[in-house]
Amino acid sequence: MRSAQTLARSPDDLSDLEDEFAFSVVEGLSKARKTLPCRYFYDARGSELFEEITRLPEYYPTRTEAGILETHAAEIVEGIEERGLLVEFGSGSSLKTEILLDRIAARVAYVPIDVSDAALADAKARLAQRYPHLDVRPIVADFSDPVTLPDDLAARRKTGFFPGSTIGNLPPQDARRLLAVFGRVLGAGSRLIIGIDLKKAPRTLVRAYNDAAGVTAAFNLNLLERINRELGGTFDGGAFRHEAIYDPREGRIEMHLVSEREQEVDLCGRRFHFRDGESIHTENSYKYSVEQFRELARASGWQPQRVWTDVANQFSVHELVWM
Ligand code: AVJ
Repeated sequence: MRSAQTLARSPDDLSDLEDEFAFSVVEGLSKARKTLPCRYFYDARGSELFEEITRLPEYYPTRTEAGILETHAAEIVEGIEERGLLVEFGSGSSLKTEILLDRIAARVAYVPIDVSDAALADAKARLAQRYPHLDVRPIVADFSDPVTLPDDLAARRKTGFFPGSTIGNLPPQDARRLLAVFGRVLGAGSRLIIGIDLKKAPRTLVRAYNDAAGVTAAFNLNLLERINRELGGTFDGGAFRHEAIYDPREGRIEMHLVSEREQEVDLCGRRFHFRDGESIHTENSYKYSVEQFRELARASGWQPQRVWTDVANQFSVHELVWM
């Protein structure tokens, strides 16, 4: 006899899961190769841990990109004219944006786009202190949503800003589609300033995602704790270990959570089985050469213009134009 629980629902019937997080988790853990979407790393605890990651000695991207923006700020903002519009996709705390706004706050309006209402409110309050005359118009949305810009600002010359190598989380095909969405949101004649991490020695990459202090491990494992907290999951965090590997063929860092024994985990009225050594693939972080990224931009309809890198060639900031 089959148990009542099995009879109640077939394993791939997700119709009871109205919550987006619950749906994604059940869907990802039901696959032959288990996955969880990396966008769910960023609950309150996860965001704190990510902030901590950005300050780690091994995690070079954040400080390297900030250095590039500082060093070349005058050139980067050259294309932003009087009464321009700066649109940031996934703006979060808007901290890096200040490097640009310090030079252009008097001549632009700023549209930060982020899923977090709270982050936008915090950023707006801080920016109002620092730039009392800056017109800030937050939009609550996912950065991949084809948003409509405020009517009274729509005629302005626009510069998009997408720092942080966030686009590296997407496989190239999806990255191309996202760039095309940005093009359509911003419109003809617009520019995009976008940061992307560069290919480099695998051991440097692996260290950046497997730091000695274990902060990235805690960041990765927090996803299981979040599932326990929010979905009533029964994950034993101590029975999974963090793993970061570089796949040179795909040109990407992969993060995994590897089951250290055979075990069962219950959540949302389902039971998931883990073999000893079975992994949950939690994140991809694609790395590009400067030329590969320019080619990706071209394929999505953007025209690559100037590129800025640091002296060690670790990270790149690209200027693209949408025709
Ligand atoms: C925020 C997506 C750019 O891929 O480097 C950092 C996220 N994951 N350490 C990255 C991350 C593990 C980060 N991004």
